[in-house]
Amino acid sequence: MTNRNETLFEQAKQYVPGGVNSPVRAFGSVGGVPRFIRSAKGACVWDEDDRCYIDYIGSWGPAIVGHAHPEVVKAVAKVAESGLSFGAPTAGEIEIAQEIIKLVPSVEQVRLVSSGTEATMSAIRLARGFTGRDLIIKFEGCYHGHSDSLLVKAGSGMLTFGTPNSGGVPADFTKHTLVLPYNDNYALNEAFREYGNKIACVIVEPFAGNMNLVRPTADFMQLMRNLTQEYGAVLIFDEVMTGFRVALNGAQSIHNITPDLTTMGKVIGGGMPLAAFGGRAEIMAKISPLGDVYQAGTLSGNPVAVAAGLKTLELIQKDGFYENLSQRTLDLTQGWQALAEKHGIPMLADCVGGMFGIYFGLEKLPQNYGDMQKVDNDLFKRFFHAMLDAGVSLAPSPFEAGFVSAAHDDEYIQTTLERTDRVLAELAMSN
Ligand code: KE4
Repeated sequence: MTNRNETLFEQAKQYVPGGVNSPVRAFGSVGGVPRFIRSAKGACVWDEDDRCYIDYIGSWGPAIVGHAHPEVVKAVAKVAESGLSFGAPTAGEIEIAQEIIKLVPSVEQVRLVSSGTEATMSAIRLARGFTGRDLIIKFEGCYHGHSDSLLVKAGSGMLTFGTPNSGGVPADFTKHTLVLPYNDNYALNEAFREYGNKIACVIVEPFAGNMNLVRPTADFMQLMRNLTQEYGAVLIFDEVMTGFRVALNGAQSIHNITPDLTTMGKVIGGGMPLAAFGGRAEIMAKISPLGDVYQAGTLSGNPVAVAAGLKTLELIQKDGFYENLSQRTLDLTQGWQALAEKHGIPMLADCVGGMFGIYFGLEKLPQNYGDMQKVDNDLFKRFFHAMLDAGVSLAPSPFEAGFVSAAHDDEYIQTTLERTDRVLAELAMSN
């Protein structure tokens, strides 16, 4: 029986590569037909067959106050009536810059862009321009958007430079990128011992979310800060996903570490195309038109996106917002853990603030990309589709984190757990 999602997917593939405008949406890791979303409200989304799902993708993080929040929609509509984009400075850009600087104390100056990829690409160029050095360090399993020097897999040896992990990226573009294992203090020490004064920056997800949720150890993060300080390298926290998600003041407030630059996105646009990079004023002073590091964007600081971001940043500062969000996310993951034990399904769950991970077939929480390679992808796939059929929408990949919003109240969490109970019971019988 074809349904409208299937019809639309076949139609989309005629015009759009893979039928999607971002690869993960094509359900490549889980198979089946992606749901074409017609509308969303609060904790729920509706597909083109009018089926309702409790949504834990949340547009991959931006929908933290819930979908189509009336105050956000109203703010966007109001500003849109005065024009969509001017290509000139606006007062709103000052306001949101002030809010970001207030909420992220390590940020003294900030530049707005339109995507997380732009933010990280620009931050790396800025670090190279500020230090006059070429080498960058990233970590296996961390994703920082799709700019060339970051589409790289680890070199053959621990301290050999990366090779492209995407078509169309010349080897030359990744030869300055060193890819180290996440949470590996020895590798980090060795890299700085070997290349210290040539390293422009280290870029890290301060809680990894792109190999599923993987926590860094405290001494790994502190070592990174100490070594970058000692060798004059720029420490970039890529908080595109963790910013305003794991805590109001981001992962850096949990680790109590001050990075030199921070990249942000997702939540700060509230679902509209808005991202940013910012940090120490002396580094930001190198960005054009002040300095010689070029960076630009037609829609940077777009007034409509800024309106959505400003209202979202206002709503997340309301009393109790993060206490409630963190508690509900903990209730969900602890409930999942208990149900997995009840049904004898090898599933672990973890969470930080409003972000969670679920892992099939592991005996303990993952520490790095290598651990994540041991997950039971087939069991995840079966769980994913059974949950989708039960009306719960999870990220369509075992390597993605999930997201809770303020609209996921106790009732939604309980309903999710009741549906999960039935799904795991069926999985247990078929296992
Ligand atoms: P965008 O260019 O997609 O706005 O941001 C890139 C990016 C940068 N840094 C981090 C830590 C990120 O998580 C992302 C993007 N995250 C993915 C989710 N895994 C976006 C979803 C997608 O690619 O469609």
